[in-house]
Amino acid sequence: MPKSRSTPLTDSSDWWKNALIYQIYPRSFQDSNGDGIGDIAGIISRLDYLADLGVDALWLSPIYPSPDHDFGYDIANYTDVDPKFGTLAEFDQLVSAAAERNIKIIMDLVINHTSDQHEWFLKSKVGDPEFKDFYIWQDQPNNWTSFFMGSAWTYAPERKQYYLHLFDPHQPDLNYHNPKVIQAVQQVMHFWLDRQVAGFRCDVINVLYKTSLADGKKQIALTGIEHYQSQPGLHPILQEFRSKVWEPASAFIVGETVMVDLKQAKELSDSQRHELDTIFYFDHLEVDRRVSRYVPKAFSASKLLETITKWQTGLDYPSLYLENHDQPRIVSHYGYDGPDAKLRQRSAKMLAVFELTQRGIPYVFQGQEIGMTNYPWDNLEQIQDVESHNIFQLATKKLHIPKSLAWKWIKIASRDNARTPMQWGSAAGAANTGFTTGMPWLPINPNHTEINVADQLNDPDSVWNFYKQLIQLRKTSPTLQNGEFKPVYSNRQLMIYERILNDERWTVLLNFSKHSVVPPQAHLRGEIVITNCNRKVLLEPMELKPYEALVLKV
Ligand code: TEU
Ligand code: CA
Repeated sequence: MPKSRSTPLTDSSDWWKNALIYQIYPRSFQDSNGDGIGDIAGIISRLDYLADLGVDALWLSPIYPSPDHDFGYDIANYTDVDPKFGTLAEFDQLVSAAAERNIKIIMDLVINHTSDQHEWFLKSKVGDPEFKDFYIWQDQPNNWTSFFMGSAWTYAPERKQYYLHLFDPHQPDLNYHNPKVIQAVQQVMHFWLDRQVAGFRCDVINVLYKTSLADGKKQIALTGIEHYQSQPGLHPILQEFRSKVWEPASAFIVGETVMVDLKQAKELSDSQRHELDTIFYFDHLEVDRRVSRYVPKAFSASKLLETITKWQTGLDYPSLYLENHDQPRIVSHYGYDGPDAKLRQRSAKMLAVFELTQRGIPYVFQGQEIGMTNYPWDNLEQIQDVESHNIFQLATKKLHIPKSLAWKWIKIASRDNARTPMQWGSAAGAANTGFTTGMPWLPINPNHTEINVADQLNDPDSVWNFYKQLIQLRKTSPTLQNGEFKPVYSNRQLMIYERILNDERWTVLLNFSKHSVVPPQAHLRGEIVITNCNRKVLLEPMELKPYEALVLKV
């Protein structure tokens, strides 16, 4: 195959370059024992479903022992499985049962911080000489603020010092100036690679290295960030991880990189730099947000096209995602989740086209493939996520924003929107949409009777079948996989881009609004390869229906 301009050629050890990765939030995927919490046995029972969809790898949000202040992102032991999820033996079974279906397992590696219940921290807190400098201790706090609001420092009376936590006080930050920490973390990675995992999704990897602990420039959120975000000292650490641990195991590494810009992203993930394989950026999900992803403003398809074009043309292997466990559901965000079910489904399919026709590595978050929507929350008490509660406090107490307005923001952006249980459904009308026989840990969306896997598997026109077909199409189309990305036209509602490989040209037209729009007719050329409106022919002149997606090939 001739080399394309934008995506380097792949070989078999680079399986991830054309893979479809499915993210599982284990707590909410499938419960097997009636305790209301999803588990490993539940995941195993759904492997055929995932294979059928066309999934190549599963990224599991954390399954390690955790007191769950941040639902698994506060890890108390890196080398075990939390009993609520199962056992190491069951984990091994999952790896082999998945392998039988050609599905790989990617672990979530949270190494910026541990739980305050981790043995390392318990020992550090009492000054054990071996662990004393595993964390970041100071006699006096500086002015840094945490991602979860408030001071980033908490006093530990045992040690009579303050420790740094960029997230919750239950998540103390590890000290990457200490070579013993770097060693210990490498042991953790070996432990899982030895169990045949295929790679890691590295949580907030670009904030590990704190250059200094000086006071930061005062800001509403994240005072101090200039001292730790994407610092020069991070690169040697990643290069060491790569050469000593990742490369020898052919591990695939995706880094979650917060507040990252293109230059930083390239420095972390350009192929020839031998650090990360790819990164997660955020700004494509924030074109209708200001200051924080909680504060809404008007959407613009032009702004969105401009944002993705930066990553599409700038990175070797962009990571493509529209949902994860920290984001609201995309149908409720850039799509339509109102009373018109047909329109809702069409918008879910349009968003599928948007994600799966870009170049890079696509990720589908559980439930995205059936077009799950945000939960109709009534009040803050229903929400468990620590971030939602903290944001509400900050907004109402410190910034004096009216409670009703702050609640409106939380309701649409809360991380719990993505975390409600997977809507399996069942012809037999199983209790709790087949997620659990017990009491689900978060409420099940009442729309599970309308949006569920069981119904969609049987409906050739469903969102699920549309995802499945698109995933297949992507696997068999070199142009979709490797073709150059070229933005062509956009306005507030509409975007058009092309994917070009040799003499093949695909044109993608997407209407992001609930109104019809008229595209420049010059771009309506070629044969219809994808339609979410059962369109058979191109008319002239032609308008795109609300949330229509159309892909043409010449
Ligand atoms: O999230 C990183 C992060 O920066 C979060 O602030 C995230 O962007 C925000 O919650 C969105 O509103 C990672 C994990 O994905 C998240 O679940 C964890 O809570 C966080 O790190 C701490 O480990
Ligand atoms: Ca369970």
